[in-house]
Amino acid sequence: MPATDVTELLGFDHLIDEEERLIQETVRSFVEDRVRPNIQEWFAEGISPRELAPEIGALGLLGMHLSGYGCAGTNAVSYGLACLELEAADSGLRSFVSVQGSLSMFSIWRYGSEEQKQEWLPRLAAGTAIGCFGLTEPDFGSNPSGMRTRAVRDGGDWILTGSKMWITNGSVADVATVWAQTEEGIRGFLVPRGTPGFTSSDVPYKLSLRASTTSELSLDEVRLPGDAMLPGAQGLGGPLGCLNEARFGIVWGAVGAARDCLEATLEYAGSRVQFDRPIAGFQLTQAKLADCALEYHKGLLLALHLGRLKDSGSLRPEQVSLGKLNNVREAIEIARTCRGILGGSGITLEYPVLRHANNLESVLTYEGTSEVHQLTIGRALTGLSAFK
Ligand code: TGC
Ligand code: FAD
Repeated sequence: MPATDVTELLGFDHLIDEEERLIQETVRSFVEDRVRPNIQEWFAEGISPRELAPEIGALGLLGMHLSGYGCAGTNAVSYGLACLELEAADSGLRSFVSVQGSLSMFSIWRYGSEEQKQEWLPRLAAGTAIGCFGLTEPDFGSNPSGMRTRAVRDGGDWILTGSKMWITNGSVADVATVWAQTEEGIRGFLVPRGTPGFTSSDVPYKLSLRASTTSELSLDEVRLPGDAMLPGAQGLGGPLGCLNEARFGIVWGAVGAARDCLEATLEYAGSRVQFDRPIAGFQLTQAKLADCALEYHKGLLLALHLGRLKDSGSLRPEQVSLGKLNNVREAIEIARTCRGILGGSGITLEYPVLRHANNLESVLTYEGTSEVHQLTIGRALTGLSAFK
């Protein structure tokens, strides 16, 4: 009996339209040409390739679900499919696109003044400028409401002091969206690279997301003009509104990492012979592969459902939490199971599986840990907050 491609098992292609399929195929072939041949080396050496940014921009993937200012203005499902294909190559690549489009650009697009939009969005969309998003601090991760970074007025200017931790693209960014406490509550500020008092250093010795830059930002009495503040955001709802966008991309991206693990493992299991037969022919192996394929397809359908809700304008934050919690948790489980099927080969970078598993450890933590999403769903179900 001929083997069925795992991607065709459920007939998912019938659920997306021609334009969505075309975007997915375009991203997939970009990744095949420009990322897959190099990703082993980038991950091993800890390289996040800055030169890819304009190419990704030229494809229209940066801020692709936003409209105007050089953004592609696609629907949410197309954005999700792009995230899926990017993360099938490496979570670091999807992370770059998520932070640029959904956190940096979205914060400006949603909350910025017209001048801020004109100044930054076209360059960020083209990938000729890089953005980052500083919410987390060394002592405030899951609970950003306690942040210590502070902005105080000095005449017409603002003075920012504090530090931000674990910031993707931090040291390569041309502009940082920095969230800070003010007398009026939490507000966002655009801090250009090179502003006196604003420095960064990269997090060393990472075992995960090695093809992505992760940095600490330090703000030592950074003086900014009055118009550096994002006028449309006040309170924690500002940054959390951006997180909804990026978390939506992760819902799809995690499925891409899972698919790549599954495809690599199916190929390996079909050719690896033990006890005189391919290991794919053993019932225990098939049970694992079937369970992985099942969770992969359930995750994909969940992502599509959330995408259709987003496109209809009715997606709620707790629904995004359902998707992020499930799809990242299941993707890690798939990666670990696949790693086992690969035996000793599974521990090397020759196969993508342990690289994905290691990356997914970060994905499990950032954009709200699994516990944060469980508590968000629990709050929605019971009406009671158990965060504090
Ligand atoms: P809470 O009282 O619940 O809410 C405060 C205000 O925010 C509003 N809100 C939201 N608005 C939009 N979207 C959401 N998802 C929102 N959730 C809450 C809420 O209505 C309220 O508004 P208002 O007007 O009444 O003031 O706040 P809380 O302090 O109890 O915290 C809630 C909690 C724990 C869920 C939140 O703090 C949280 O999500 N924590 C996790 C932090 C997090 O995810 N950090 C991510 C940092 S960025 C990152 O990781 C990038 S990695 C990117 C990559 O490389 O891909
Ligand atoms: P903590 O909040 O200290 O949590 C530690 C543990 O305690 C977790 O298991 C958590 O679930 C649990 N916990 C916390 N509170 C509760 C509770 N109420 N009930 C039960 N359990 C709880 N941040 C940015 O702002 N911008 C970025 O670009 C960015 N990029 C990142 C890139 C990487 C590679 C990583 C690893 C992180 C990044 N982050 C970024 C930070 C990320 O969002 C935080 O790591 C995350 O929010 C968790 O915060 P924390 O690490 O301080 O863990």
